[in-house]
Amino acid sequence: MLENKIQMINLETKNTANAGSLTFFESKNDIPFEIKRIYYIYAVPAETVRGGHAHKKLEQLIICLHGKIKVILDDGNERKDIVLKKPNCGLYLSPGLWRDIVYLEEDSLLFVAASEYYDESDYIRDYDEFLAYAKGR
Ligand code: T46
Repeated sequence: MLENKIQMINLETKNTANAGSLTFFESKNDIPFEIKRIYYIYAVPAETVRGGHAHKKLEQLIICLHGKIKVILDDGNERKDIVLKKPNCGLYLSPGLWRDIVYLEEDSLLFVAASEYYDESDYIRDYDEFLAYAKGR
């Protein structure tokens, strides 16, 4: 089930009266993997769709630090849409999920912690190839 391949993680947050909030997470303690890479995506025009791929091995925690982002997930059997808009809420994605990401608002900022270094051979960027991969798992 797709539900078993994702997890919404409420990240620990310290609120200071009249001085804002601080959110943090630690490898293995708060998220289920060791972080090897951080990247972020910004300056995307509203309604732009990015993604359009799956990963074979990569685990990720994705956080919308600003704005609003819709993540459309597909495990080859089911689809699920998740809207991210809170900087203290992380979406954990296990491998084998096709994702399309819609940047709903101007200036949305997507922050990602990833379990592996960048490796293009980990990507499946063809949907039919993904369906065949998902069936064979
Ligand atoms: C994902 C979603 C949420 C690098 O050289 N190093 C990197 O660490 C990354 C992430 C990308 N790249 C290169 C690969 C492409 O030539 O940057 C270019 C744009 O990447 P891409 O088209 O894959 O970007 P998105 O926004 O479609 O997807 C990205 C991540 O690649 C992907 O893992 O889950 O964000």
